[in-house]
Amino acid sequence: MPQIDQAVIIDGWTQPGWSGTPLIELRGTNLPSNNSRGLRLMVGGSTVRGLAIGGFYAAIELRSSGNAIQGNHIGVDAAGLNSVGNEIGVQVNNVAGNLIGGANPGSRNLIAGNGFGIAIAGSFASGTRIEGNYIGSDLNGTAALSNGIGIQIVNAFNTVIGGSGGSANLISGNTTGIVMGVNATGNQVIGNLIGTDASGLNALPNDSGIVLSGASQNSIGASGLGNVIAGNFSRGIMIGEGVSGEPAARNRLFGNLIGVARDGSSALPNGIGIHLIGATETIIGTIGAGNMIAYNLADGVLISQGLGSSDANQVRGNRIFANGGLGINLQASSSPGPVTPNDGCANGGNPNNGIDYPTIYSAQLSAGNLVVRGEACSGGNVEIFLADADPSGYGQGSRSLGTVAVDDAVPGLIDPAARRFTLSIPAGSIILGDELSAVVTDANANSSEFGLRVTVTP
Ligand SMILES: [Ca+2]
Ligand SMILES: [Ca+2]
Repeated sequence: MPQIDQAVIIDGWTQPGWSGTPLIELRGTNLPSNNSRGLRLMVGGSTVRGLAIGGFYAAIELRSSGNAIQGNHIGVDAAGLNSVGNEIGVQVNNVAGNLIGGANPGSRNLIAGNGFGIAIAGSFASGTRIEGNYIGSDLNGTAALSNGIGIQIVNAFNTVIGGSGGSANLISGNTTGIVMGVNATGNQVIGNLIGTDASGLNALPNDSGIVLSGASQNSIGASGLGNVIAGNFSRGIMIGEGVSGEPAARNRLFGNLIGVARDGSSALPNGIGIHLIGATETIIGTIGAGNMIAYNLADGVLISQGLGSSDANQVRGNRIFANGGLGINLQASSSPGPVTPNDGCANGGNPNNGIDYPTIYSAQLSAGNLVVRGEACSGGNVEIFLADADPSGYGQGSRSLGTVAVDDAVPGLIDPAARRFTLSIPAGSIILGDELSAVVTDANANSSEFGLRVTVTP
């Protein structure tokens, strides 16, 4: 196809007989595969609607700004059920401000069967919006038509994937749903279904949902605009340094359902909920704006050492329960089992600086008041949870009850280097026999594993 050098509207919706699925197919199957483009938009402000485009190196290459790509089947035939893959479905080539999809259901692109569904790269590639698409599934959103990678962002900025209502994408059935690589910064993933079918209630797995590799300062979810990241075979979310040690720092996760279906209660496990490997300063929830991380087959949150450190990763304000491994697992090199024994509050070379979990001495309910006493690392802030039974005998935390600063004046009973804390709160719905657990986060934002469960007594 010739490249397009003026603003145009290519509108398959105007084809006689059109009733919602494309009638016009562009096929590049017989072209040399190394550089063929279905459509290359050199001048901004164009709209491409209602086409089925398959068999090219890139179905659509955007080399200009302000274009809208809507209602197409990209890598899929007109019927929306069989793949006619491209190497890249939509290539955003170093340009800003393009829209792929839209909040209106008619604007949905079906992007499936490609090597890369959407590939965004280049230091001028910013502000791409990806809304309302099915990426990796068939027309019905119930069966996989896998892309290798659903959406890849490398060296590009301020992409918004998803949004509220109809702007949510379905990103399921791919090898990896979303990959952010080196220098991908300021990108947001909000309100999407990742690893489920279109109902959000059944698994339509990616191998992994979201992988950040050497990418910093990106957001996955927001308060009230979380993603459903569930049903994925391997990791729901993996965040790690790049292959040459490029940092993965200051990424933020809020408001997501991880291992939980769209209804907010049904189990839809990932293998591991969240895996950090050589990531730093990650914020996995904060008090009042957490994630629900539950029912995953292995650990809810696993933090491993990478090539460099894996420190200052905060896990606070979340609901973490019914995971098959630990709720939070710091994967220490020397630890014989999943629970890392307390061995001092700072152990460099271990994830989150080897911070020890808190020890609760007692949890007493009296006259409608709950008093929790214990010890934890000096300078820390302890979050007390209603515990969820855990095969380890330690806890997970199904509901946050409150937080308390560690008192730096009084040495611990068990570890003299620790300091004591006392939380006193209205008991609310807590009753005798309930079990509590705790996590401490130090002044550098290193969060611990959950401590041993303790039963509430009179
Ligand atoms: Ca551990
Ligand atoms: Ca330690």
